[in-house]
Amino acid sequence: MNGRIVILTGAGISAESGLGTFRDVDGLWTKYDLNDVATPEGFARNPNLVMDFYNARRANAAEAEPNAAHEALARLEADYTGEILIVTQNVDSLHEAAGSKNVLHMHGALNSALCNACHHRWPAPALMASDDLCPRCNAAATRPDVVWFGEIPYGMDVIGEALSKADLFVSIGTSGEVYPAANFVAEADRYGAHTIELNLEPSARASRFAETRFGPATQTVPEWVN
Ligand code: BJW
Repeated sequence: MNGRIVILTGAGISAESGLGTFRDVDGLWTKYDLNDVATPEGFARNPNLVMDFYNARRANAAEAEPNAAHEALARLEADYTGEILIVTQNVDSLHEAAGSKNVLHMHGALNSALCNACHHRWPAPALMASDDLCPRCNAAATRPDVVWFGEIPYGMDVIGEALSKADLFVSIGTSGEVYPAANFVAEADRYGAHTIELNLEPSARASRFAETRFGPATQTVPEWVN
């Protein structure tokens, strides 16, 4: 096969690398209120709390290694003669660490800083503070370069174009609770793509997929790729 494949990934693909998901029983949203740490309003109220949250996650992510699912996707991309775009909701760099090249981080990246004044982006230091100076405009208005609730995800034009041309859409390790990613299956289906969900258990969108396979990503993804 040499058609166009769009692969959406979520926190579940990195779970077996030791990075926590959000909505599972021991997920991040059981320990933190998302209104405090994942909204612009929460950041305005208490920037230190939000910076601590992301500094700790950056440190965890720096220790994590890609698993067999990330590696299988990188192998697929290297061997494939068609086009593959990985759209990840994850802010870790495990797809890149595994060797994937065509990766779009729609919810931003832990290893990037963003200036709230001029929107410049630069490599994040290990420990970020909101009064760090922007290297471009010198404002003390630094924030994590991640997409919070109420903000527009990165790359929506590229993603929309890719979904409209996709022959195959595969969703891996995402709960289907967060928009706009939760709508991608419907969009891809509308344009005629075959759709597959690989998840630990049925997601909120499972009934939308033409095909579903359930189990840990380190098993289902290599099995699907081979
Ligand atoms: C395994 C596994 C294993 C476990 N193997 N699988 C009302 C209705 C509709 C929409 C809205 C609404 N009110 C507000 C909205 C919009 C809002 C939204 O969706 N809210 C919902 C909560 C209802 N969305 C937004 O605000 C977004 N922006 C937006 O819509 O802008 C408008 C616009 C868009 C486009 C064009 C024009 C305008 C922004 C959303 C930002 C989300 N941000 C976060 C934080 C990012 C930074 C960070 O990482 O801290 O992104 S929240 C969090 O959720 C994070 C994730 O990327 C995202 C999705 O989570 P994910 O990856 O699915 O993880 P989980 O934990 O939910 O699921 C894990 C899954 O893995 C589970 O299914 C497990 O079973 C599975 N799993 N182990 C395989 N080993």
